[in-house]
Amino acid sequence: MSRLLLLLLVSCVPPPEPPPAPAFSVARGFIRDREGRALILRGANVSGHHKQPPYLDFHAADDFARMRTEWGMNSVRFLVSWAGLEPVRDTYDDVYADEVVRRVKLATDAGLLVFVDMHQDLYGVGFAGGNGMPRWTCDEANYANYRPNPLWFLNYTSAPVTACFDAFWKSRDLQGKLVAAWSHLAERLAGNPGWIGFDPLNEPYWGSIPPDVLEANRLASLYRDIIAAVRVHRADALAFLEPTGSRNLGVPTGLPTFAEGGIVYAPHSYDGDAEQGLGFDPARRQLLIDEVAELRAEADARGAALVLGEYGGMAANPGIGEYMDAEYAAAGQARAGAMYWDYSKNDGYGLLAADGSPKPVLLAAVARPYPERIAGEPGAWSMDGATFRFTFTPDFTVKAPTLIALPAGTFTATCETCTATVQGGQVEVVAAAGAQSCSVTVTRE
Ligand code: IDC
Repeated sequence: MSRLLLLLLVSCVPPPEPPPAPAFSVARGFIRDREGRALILRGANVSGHHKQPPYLDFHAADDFARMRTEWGMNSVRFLVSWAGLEPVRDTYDDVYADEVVRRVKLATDAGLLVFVDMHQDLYGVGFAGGNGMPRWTCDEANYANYRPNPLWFLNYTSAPVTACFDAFWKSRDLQGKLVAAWSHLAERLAGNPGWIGFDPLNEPYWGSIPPDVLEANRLASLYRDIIAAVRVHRADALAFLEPTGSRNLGVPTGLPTFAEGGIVYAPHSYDGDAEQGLGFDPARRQLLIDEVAELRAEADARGAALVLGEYGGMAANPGIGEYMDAEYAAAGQARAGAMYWDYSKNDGYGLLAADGSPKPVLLAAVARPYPERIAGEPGAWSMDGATFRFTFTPDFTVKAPTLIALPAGTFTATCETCTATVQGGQVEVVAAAGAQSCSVTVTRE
């Protein structure tokens, strides 16, 4: 071939297409959508009943539609169980995996974004009241020696539970099995664009290792392995990383900064007294707000977004309305996403009573307006009686509008240095040319 012909041929080849922008990424403290808007996730955990066989709950398409249209939520933290996925070593239950994929699709078809949580409490199914890790992952003698305490989380300190975690953190082989299970699931979820990320392990327990040491070393390297394994299937899947459960006790995290990017710091927010069944003392409101402010600082220090992967309380306990209102305020001040624990039917935390009707006291606190997509830098938001307020600094390079999500109801909106239009279950906000800061007020009629 002559050199001239070769030159001609080469110059005819079109330049390679730039890769598409990731659907979601993390920048300047927030998840960002493709248009560059900050995305705030508000939703619920689906559900606590996924912990036990058959590892699924009652949810059907209309439940997800209700979350989106009646409650104004935009997301789900979907619980999966490693014990359900790999009941026998190296053997996946693909009937279960396929059903997870189908249900995640029901949620995303309803307009919700989903991240999947590999849940565990008290190590695994070998312990009465435990869930998550398959039975085969720990020595049977530990299960046989277990004597449970009625306050479930105190059982973390029991010797057999600690022994199983110690063995897990020592074994690269076992950790590799969890990584492989994640890869197996991610491969199946990857075709669904509404599946946005993964929470590698719920409230990891530190066993005999100091929590910050575990976080800085073994937990961080497990997270890195899971991030790499999942992103083979979906390069822009967001990693919702949890500190150890010691964060719930007020211990600062030792998690490092992850160079991989796309990191959402996803700790939980609970009041310690309320979790012990003592109800919520409204005098502890500021304490809760301050705690969540610390979580925001930890996220910022690591270049991560912030989503509270769990918050919630028992509807029948004293102060529940004040407690959930404090959680809303805390998330608003920290500009954090927040996922209610949980969307199930029961007499405890569930958003629904056993007969399937929503619990009014929980709904009143959970189904509220919030800024869902922000064309600029979100400021704080708050709810005072029927009035929601939100301020942001507009970024005029972002062309898509700011959206405030609304639950069902009648709302009016006003805006300073912007226009606000209530339509289709949301408020669309457009900043006036040259505005430095926009303040939106939305009132429930
Ligand atoms: C709780 C359930 C409760 C169950 C217990 C143990 O509400 O019915 O007995 O788990 O399986 C968490 C955990 C989450 C807890 C939740 C509420 O991640 O699994 O659910 N919580 O206690 N951490 C702090 C609180």
